[in-house]
Amino acid sequence: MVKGLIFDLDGVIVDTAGYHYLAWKKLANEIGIDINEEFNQTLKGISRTESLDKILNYGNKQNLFSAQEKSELSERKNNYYVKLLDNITPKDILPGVLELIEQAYQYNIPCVIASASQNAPTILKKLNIDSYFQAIVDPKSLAKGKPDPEIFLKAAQLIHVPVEFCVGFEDSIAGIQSLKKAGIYAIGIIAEGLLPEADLEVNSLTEINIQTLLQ
Ligand code: B16
Ligand code: MG
Repeated sequence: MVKGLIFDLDGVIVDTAGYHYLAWKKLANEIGIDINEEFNQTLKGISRTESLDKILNYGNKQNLFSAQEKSELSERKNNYYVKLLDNITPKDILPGVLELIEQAYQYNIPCVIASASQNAPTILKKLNIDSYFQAIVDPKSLAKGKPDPEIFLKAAQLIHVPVEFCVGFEDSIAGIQSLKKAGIYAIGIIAEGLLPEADLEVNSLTEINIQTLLQ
């Protein structure tokens, strides 16, 4: 019996990975590091701070910057990213999402966002679907990011639904691991790579509807 739906944002509701990539690539190039799309896959679902650390490691520059400089670099990347977000419109909502959240609304099943992105509220507004979500986990409130289960445990708490009655949607390996550790049924949306740890893999949310989830 499903009583709550938990959604990751990037890669599940909207595909912003390309914008994250462009913004990180610009920043990385400015400090003499080049990244490619394959490396970008490893940043999926990972927080901004951890992403910067991964990039610095990748470029062998992990010891070159102070904490203050790293925070300035992260902020600079975010400014590039936020500018790119100007391009986002409701047309960018991924297939099947709108139908699913509308059905959930009709069945009185609460929806909540569990994204590592601090830009989630802005993105949902730009997509014009913010009113469908009862809550958004604040990633700044977390001690640990995905693959730790904390973000999904918090999401379930925010909608007051025990984890065994929740279903979570994720597109990243870290996110699926996080859901499983939280004891939540995990549906993986596969784009580039498979998500073998998921309970169910789908190509898009068009393959999911509330009736199936209720069975
Ligand atoms: P921001 P998700 C994640 O979103 C992205 O997949 C990841 O690439 C990004 O670094 C992270 O959000 C933080 O985003 O810089 O906007 O705070 O997949 O957890 O919805
Ligand atoms: Mg994601």
